[in-house]
Amino acid sequence: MLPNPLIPGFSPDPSVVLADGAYYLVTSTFEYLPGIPVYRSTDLATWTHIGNVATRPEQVSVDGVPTGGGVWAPTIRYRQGVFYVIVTVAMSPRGCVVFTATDPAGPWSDGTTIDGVGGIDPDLAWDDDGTAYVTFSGLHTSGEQVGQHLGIQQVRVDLAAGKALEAPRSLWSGTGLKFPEAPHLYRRGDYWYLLIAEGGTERGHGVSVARGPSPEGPFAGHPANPVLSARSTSRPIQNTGHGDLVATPDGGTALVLLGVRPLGMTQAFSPLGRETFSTPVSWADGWPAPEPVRLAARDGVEEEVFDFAGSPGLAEPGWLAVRTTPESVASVRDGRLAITGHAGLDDPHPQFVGRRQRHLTATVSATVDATSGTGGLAARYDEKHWICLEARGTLVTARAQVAGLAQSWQATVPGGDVELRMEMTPAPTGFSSAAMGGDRIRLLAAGSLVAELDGRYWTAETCASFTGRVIGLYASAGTVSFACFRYRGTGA
Ligand code: 6LW
Repeated sequence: MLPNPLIPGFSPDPSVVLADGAYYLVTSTFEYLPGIPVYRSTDLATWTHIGNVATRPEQVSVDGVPTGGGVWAPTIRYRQGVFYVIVTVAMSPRGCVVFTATDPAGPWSDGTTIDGVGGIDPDLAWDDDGTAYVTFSGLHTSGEQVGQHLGIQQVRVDLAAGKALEAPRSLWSGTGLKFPEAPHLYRRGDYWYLLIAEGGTERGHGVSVARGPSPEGPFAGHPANPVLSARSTSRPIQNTGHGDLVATPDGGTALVLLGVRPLGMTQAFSPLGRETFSTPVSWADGWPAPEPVRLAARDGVEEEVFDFAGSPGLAEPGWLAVRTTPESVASVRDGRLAITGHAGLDDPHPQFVGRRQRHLTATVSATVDATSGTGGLAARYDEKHWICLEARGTLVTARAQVAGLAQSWQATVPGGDVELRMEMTPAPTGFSSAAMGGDRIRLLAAGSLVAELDGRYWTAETCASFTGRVIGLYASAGTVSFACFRYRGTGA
């Protein structure tokens, strides 16, 4: 059995391809840069983050996108020696963009916008004669119904010219659940299969499938759709949907898909946001039958230490910044990371660099010198939902912000380098703690507790967020320098 989560932490909308004996997987990044991480595996179990598709801001133009806009739901495919990633950059002038690379670690091309794709979640497929199809979730793009779904649509495209060769044709709308989206098209045996998500990306999420004789259909749905959903079950992995099929090394099929790990009782909260999971798929009467998604925690401790004096520092591909690149926010000076701040964490362009929280039990710490500025360690979902330990001289202020409501606690520390630390642990399960849910977050400065928080306010559900928890370093005024950043995660 493959480990689950497969790619932990903020990793929604996975798409996967098998090319020359290796697997490559991409996920959504919304307003963060670099955009679209690329993970590689040879066995589907162990993944390495080898690079990112959008390392140059112009590739995706997310500087002005609203929170939750930006890079939505990439699809990765491979054909004749070239890797393709097609994606919608929502609420950005880039629209539906195709990037190419011969090395999936990068560099990736500047990207070509495909005109005539009015929607989200584009898929790319080719038939035998090389005709390229973009299949997507159609949306009204103007008028009173703007944003409403039109079902799954398709256009034949000229990829090099960046244009649709026809008006969108409707293919299928699923079983009638809300938001038919995330289409992927595959050929297997005599059929073309159209896999979609429906029910919305929250607890109602599911996977449905149709099949037909050609990539253009006509498509007939599986009588027992949705073929996968965790809705109304007590399974530990919920919101399962938005999947992509791939052949396994042993000749079987796996579904790689999105899910969350809510903590709590009937009201439950997912600290890490939407993550990537997988599940085995069998074939019955020519239809895919995915198994329910099971938790399969990786054992042991995962530890990362960035001391910034050596490599890879910020060049490690997992660093993220908001609407800009990590290198434009932070730089290494005299073996320390320096960040100069001019806006707070509630600004859409904070001076923040961070990494995904990938374990429910995690300790993250930084050694910070705030002699010449204000800043420290922060965990954020977005501008309205964050917590931080903010140092300024010998004063440390723990701040918590939820939907613009703020609270703070203060402590004093010796001058010079101080250790700021956040400890996250899942809240205990069971009836006695039913009101709690989510996780607990302890904020410490120089080893002393400054505040203890109910982490449910920084979860996908409370923040109504497409992203996940990102933890890192920031400055809001002056220049703050960091000697090191440590991440330690335990179990899943
Ligand atoms: C994405 C859609 C979805 O475009 O959420 O879970 C949207 N599915 O397919 C944003 O990630």
